[in-house]
Amino acid sequence: MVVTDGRPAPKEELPNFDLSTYLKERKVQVEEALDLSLPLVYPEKIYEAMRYSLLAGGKRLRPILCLAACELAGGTVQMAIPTACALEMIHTMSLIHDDLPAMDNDDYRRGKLTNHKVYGEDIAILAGDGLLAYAFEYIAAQTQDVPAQRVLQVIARLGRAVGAAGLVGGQVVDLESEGRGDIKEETLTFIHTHKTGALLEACVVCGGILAGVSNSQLEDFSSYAQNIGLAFQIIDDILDITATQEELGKTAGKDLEAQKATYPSLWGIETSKAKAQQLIAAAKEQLTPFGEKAIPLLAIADFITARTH
Ligand code: GRG
Repeated sequence: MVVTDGRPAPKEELPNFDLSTYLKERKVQVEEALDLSLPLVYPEKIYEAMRYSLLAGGKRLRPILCLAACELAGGTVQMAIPTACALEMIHTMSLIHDDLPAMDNDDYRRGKLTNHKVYGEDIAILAGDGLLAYAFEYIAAQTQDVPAQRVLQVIARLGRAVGAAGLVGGQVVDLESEGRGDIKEETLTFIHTHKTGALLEACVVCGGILAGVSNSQLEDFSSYAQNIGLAFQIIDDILDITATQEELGKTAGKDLEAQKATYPSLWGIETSKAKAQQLIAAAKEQLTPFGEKAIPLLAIADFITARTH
């Protein structure tokens, strides 16, 4: 048993678990599934544009979270892989649209030229739309060995997470806040819990739903994910200041340039780091009832604050 006095034991006491190997293996598994999910067919132009961004790398954190949550809840990778792929399709489409000139206007993403820089704005918009629609089709058509009621629940949760109640709503408030010096912590938290947190929460919750977790366990999954989601964004804000373009795979220092309110701009870097640590501790606390089975999700929580890109 690794959990002592309500807190997960330090890393050296987590036997036989190497996060870096785990993440590498899962990334390979997810990337193989993504490659197979989207064949290049007529009209090739749009499939090429969709594949360009979908297969451009990235940490694959969202699908990995979904698979880990499903396994923690007693399910299998097989049950969750279509949803895991769909989550990455949705994340990718949000990056394509976020990078457009009408939004963040970025030239680089994941170390490559952004979708609109390669295919033009018209095709980039359509590639995003295509990925979004296909994500839902893919879950509905490809999920196997899971009761239909659970699949329906996943589709509903995911729809809510990406629409105006989630990512889209967060992005709108983010756009409205740009260039304003009077953004309050409450607004910033709204932006991040919606723009970034909603999809991360959906990853963990959908993994749990597919495996058939109880409602109270689903609450624990949701709290874990909300906490890591906010910590993830705080670290993202810090990295925008401290990391290089090579490390990030995208232009660094964009927030400052766009006069965006960020956690470091409100609290300073050191306090922001401390807040992220507190959120990670709170996230891990939620998984205490699951004991050793939660080791991958506990380690992923730590990875969120330790990451450099
Ligand atoms: C979802 C319908 C719909 C529209 C999109 C543009 C938009 C609305 C929302 C913006 C969402 C966005 C870009 C949020 C930022 C999330 C974030 C922190 C991205 C970076 O995630 P990483 O670090 O990236 O996991 P990799 O490349 O590793 O996958």
